[in-house]
Amino acid sequence: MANIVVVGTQWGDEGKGKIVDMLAEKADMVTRFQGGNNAGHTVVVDGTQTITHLIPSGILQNKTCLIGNGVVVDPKVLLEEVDKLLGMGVEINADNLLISERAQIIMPYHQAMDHAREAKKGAQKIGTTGRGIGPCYEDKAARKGVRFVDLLDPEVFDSMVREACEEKNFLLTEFFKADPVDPDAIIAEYTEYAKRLAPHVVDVSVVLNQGIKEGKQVLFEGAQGTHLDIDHGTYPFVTSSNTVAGNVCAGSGVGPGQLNEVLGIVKAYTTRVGMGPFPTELEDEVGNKIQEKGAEFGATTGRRRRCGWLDMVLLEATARLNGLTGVAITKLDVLGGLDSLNICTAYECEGETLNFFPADLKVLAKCKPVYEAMPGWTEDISGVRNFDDLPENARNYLNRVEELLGAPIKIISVGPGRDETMVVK
Ligand code: 2SA
Ligand code: GDP
Ligand code: MG
Repeated sequence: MANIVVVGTQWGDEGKGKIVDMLAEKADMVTRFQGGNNAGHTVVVDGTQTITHLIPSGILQNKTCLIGNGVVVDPKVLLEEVDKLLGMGVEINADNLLISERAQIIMPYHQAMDHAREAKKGAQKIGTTGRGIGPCYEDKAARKGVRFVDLLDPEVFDSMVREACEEKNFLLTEFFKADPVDPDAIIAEYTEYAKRLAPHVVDVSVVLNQGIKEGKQVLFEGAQGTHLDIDHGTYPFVTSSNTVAGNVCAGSGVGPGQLNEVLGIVKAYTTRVGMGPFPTELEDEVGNKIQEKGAEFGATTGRRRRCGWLDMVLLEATARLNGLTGVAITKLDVLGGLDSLNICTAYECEGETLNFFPADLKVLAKCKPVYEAMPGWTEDISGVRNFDDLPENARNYLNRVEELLGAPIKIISVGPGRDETMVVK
């Protein structure tokens, strides 16, 4: 029995959704513990693509799906997602979709603030998804956020919304010169959401811990990636939650002793969507080729993802920050057809070699990647299901990555489909 944490090791979109869906077959419960509908997790089963934003990727395996207290939930998006999945014939009910009573709710004024702040920053913007994630976490930290337990109490909800709107409307109209929000409309709209979601609202910590006691196996599904972590990422170009494995405990209500494995999802190259530093970024034909072959577009916003070589300086930090016990390498098929592949093993900064990812963005801006070149392969590997059947150069690439990472490669993914996968350890 193992409770497994799945985290993104780079800047998100490593293929967490696909791997969680695959691992969910053997799990009983799948839990989100941070982030919100900024996430876009893609699962492809029998050629049909499903993208989830809030509901854990285990839903397609008919597992109990939990949304932990650390998640920020837009109830409108959640209900749209529920309806879409119901329409596809996926079973969703008050037994298999559970939401923490302590989870924070994204309100229309959070989205308005997100847009207004980005617009005011202009060229200096973060490049957020515009889903209101940052402002919602701000209110949580300022102790004025609305939780599900508050939404379900009409009197409390009414007064919280009116108080919040007074403050936000002042900021929106006076400071940002943006449109105000209407508290009456918000209360009416959210009261309807409350009616539909009420049966799903529970104490997720109690459910998880009872399940674990009974021997149930839990998967914890991370969103975004380690280098978008609010503390450890490329601040301020980060999201507003802790994305590292340690946040599973605070974000879902289980103790560290309940966790057995931390699986990092590593894309065979690197991508980033939004602004911020990216030392191995390829702003050339090779970058375009990877972007096109990998179909690298945001699964939430549709934005084109920036692409670059695999960065082991970045991944050293990831292995350390998460205590990775293993990794899954995804999108290896996308690298096929390139003559030569580069792996960044260190940064060179004004004559000095850096082996650790710097916090200072000015230093980072001066960093040049030090590359180790490896020969590529031309074969289409999407049909390969055994490690030994991969082309020699693909095996060499993986072996070198494993050696540099210091964590075993347990899964290799060679296509978006659930079955386009090899379990190697
Ligand atoms: P936010 O909206 O406040 O969390 O944005 C802050 C930064 O975090 C990045 N971010 C992401 N990066 C990669 N993937 C994400 N999910 C979507 C996807 C992204 C999309 O699956 O492709 O569709 O654009 C995600 N969510 C947040 C964001 O780009 C900012 O850099
Ligand atoms: P997540 O946010 O980490 O769940 O990743 P996304 O779903 O945002 O982005 C990953 C994209 O890559 C999706 O379109 C997946 O269908 C796709 N994908 C996942 N694994 C593979 C793979 O091994 N090969 C290819 N070609 N595509 C993959
Ligand atoms: Mg994604």
